[in-house]
Amino acid sequence: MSKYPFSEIEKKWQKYWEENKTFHVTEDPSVSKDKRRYVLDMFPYPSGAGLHVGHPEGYTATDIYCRYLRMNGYNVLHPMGFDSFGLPAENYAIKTGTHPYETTKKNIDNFRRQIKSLGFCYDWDREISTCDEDYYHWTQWIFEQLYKKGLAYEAHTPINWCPSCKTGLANEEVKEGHCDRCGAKVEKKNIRQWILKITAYADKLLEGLDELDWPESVKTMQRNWIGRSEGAAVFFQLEKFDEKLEVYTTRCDTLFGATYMVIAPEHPLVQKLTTPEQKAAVEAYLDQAKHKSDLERTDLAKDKTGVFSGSYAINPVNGNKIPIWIADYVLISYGTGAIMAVPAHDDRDWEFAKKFNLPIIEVLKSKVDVQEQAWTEDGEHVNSQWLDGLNKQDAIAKMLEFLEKNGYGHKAVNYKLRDWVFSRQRYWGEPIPLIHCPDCGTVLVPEEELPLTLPQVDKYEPSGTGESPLVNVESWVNCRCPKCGKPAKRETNTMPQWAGSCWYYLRYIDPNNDKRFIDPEKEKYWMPVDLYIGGAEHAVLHLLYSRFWHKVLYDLGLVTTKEPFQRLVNQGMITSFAYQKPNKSLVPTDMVEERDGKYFDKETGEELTQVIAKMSKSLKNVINPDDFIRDYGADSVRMYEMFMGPLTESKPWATQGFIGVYRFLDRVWRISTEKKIEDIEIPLDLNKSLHKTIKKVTDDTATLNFNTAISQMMVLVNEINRLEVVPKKVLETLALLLSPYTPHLAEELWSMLGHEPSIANVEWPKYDEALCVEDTMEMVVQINGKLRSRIMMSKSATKEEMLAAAKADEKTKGWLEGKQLIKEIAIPGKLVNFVIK
Ligand code: ANZ
Ligand code: ZN
Repeated sequence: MSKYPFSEIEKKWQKYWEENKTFHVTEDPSVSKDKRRYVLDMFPYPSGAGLHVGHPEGYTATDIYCRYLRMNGYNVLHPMGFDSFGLPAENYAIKTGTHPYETTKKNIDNFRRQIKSLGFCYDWDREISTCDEDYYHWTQWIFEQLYKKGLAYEAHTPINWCPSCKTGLANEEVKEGHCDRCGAKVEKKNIRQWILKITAYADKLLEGLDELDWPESVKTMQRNWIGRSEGAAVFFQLEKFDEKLEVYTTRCDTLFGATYMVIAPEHPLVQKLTTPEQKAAVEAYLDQAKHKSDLERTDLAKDKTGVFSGSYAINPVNGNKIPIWIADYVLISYGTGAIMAVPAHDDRDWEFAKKFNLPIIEVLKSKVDVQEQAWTEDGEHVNSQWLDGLNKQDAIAKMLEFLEKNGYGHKAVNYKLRDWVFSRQRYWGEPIPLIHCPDCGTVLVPEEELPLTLPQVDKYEPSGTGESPLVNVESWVNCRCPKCGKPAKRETNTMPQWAGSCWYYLRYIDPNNDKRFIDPEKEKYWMPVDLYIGGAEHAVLHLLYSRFWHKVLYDLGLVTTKEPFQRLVNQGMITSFAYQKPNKSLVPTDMVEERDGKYFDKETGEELTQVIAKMSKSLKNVINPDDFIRDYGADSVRMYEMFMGPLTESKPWATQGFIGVYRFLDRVWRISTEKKIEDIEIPLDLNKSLHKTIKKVTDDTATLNFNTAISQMMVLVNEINRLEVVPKKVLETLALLLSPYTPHLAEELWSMLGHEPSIANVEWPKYDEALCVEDTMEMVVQINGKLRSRIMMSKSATKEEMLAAAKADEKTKGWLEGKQLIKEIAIPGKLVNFVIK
């Protein structure tokens, strides 16, 4: 008995594919557009920890799909690369003094080795790395196009600042008030920033979603993030100044119920509106408001705080004088940073009015007493003069007409989306290609001088004062103005990690072009990406930013599709098991003992419950794919990860299940090496199973239902395993069906069966529909002509088989017991009838 020599086989075929450039792809003009596919993986950040089990999940899925497409005659672009700028390498540099490029290079080499050891069909000639000069040359070039289009601007606004990473952050990088990377509490800081005007694309980013074949959940997240809201701008005349206060409201129809106004503590009118009597109170309040995050400020559950400014405004619909308050539940970053408060019909306004004793006027007929709680549902308008009796829609229309006619306001649209804070005060990123000239202002680095490379520095530490370590490299910072030639200074901020991933899918198409970022003909050949697979954590960040850049490139005529990624699939998370004590605390896996399917704490002997948990170092339940590749082979890892369950669902790694898959491949190996294989005709039953399997694997592979395709192959292999002699054709077909899933084993079988490599270039097997028709029927059992039972049977069952099955049936047995059987009739494909006395 020969053991399944996965290690040998896998090395051999990986070497073959590499040497023969089996997966090299070109823009073959004879392949029509509908026979081309671009299948993309989210490229990894090459961390020091190496590949985790989540990587092979998505990568195997796209690999299977690509191999399947190739065998079906498609020209398939399937590239891989590395997202290699970013904080971990830089933080490591600060600790150890190692240049981030060195660390990154080492990590990339390790990642590449690991990825290659899984036998994926990437075209490695197209590998890219975002920290390479040849790559970021064009990231800088695209930034320059954005700048020239007026989509990049410098600002001194308060931005999210991570005190631990010592850098500004985009809104998208702040999760519930904390830094998405390090978890530190995010502060507001006023520093000079470069900002990208993503808001100019808010509508296009929204509209584009409708055409995409993406998970609804991701589309919804993007829609909510963009947060388009339709309402009105309303101008309130200030009582003591010849100036108006503008608010944004979605409910201008409730204007008769506006009993006070609120401006954010950062609002530009705060000083002007604060009366001398209120000055001390306002100052104290402003000081206190500074320290809260947006989340804390707007949390409904939090106690409302605020202070009266001392000033009043005039409600344009009734001339009432209403007080202007300063309160932090109004954010400066939304709308105009000022609101009209309608406490009867808004929860926050109601809380605030109650706390500060402000009037509450009902303007929508309410089913509650608005002095006791806000009524936030619809209702007929009341106390609203000429709006009384109208519903919401009609009242809004009528109010808008009134506001516009009198110059009190107009229709307005607002977005939650904020412009993208694009600069980082860090070292390890693309330098922003700008020069500050005392005479000419901000000037772009001329295109022919790109790439503007990162200089060497002595210290990688961010200054913490809001500047990057690049400020200390005088020879780099000091330059000449490209316009006037006078001494000038370079911009020292760098780009965020998202920059490189905004367009990498384009560079794969033409990775070595040193004249342009992409050749337009090649772009037309491949774009858009037909299938993009990756984790759901990028739902807003990467997927929103790259759509934005892509739309700008489209408007500049540099790409031909409006959207970059036509179809998106999120792989589910691979979790692990953890062991829980009765008190719910978790025990590290190495402290757990298994006995008869039960789990015990090695130390205390307590019985533990197995639960599903995220993999974590502290629980010692992290699965390292390298170990399993070494001990069982890459094909087993690939197939197990696809067999665990539906691709998009979260599922726990179970080593028992993994070994089951390994045994299955071992069985295939034994069948091929130990059984007699002959060029004989395939018996009908086996042929039916074979064709059913081809059909199922074809359909399921095309629709990414890999787990069920694998189950079907297992059924077929069990059938083959029962044979003495295996028809060669059956084994050949099995090898073809297996080849996208376990390509190494399949190549080996294929050559053992006497064929030239590579199986990857062989046509996908076809099935005969007639052989796939379901073979079962519902056989009727009659006793003296009366229906007594039904049994599922093969349609091709013989008379004898039918009668035997009927006699074995419990119900029928009951009828026959103690009777004399006079006659048995069987009509194949239909029924049996027993005549009894
Ligand atoms: C009066 C009103 C009456 C409002 C009512 C709501 C209900 P969306 O839908 O999210 O766009 N608002 C406006 N600017 C704000 C800011 N900077 N900070 C906090 N709240 C602000 O929400 C728009 C509504 O949120 C606006 O409509 C305004 O309150 C409030 F029965 O105006 B409304
Ligand atoms: Zn100049």
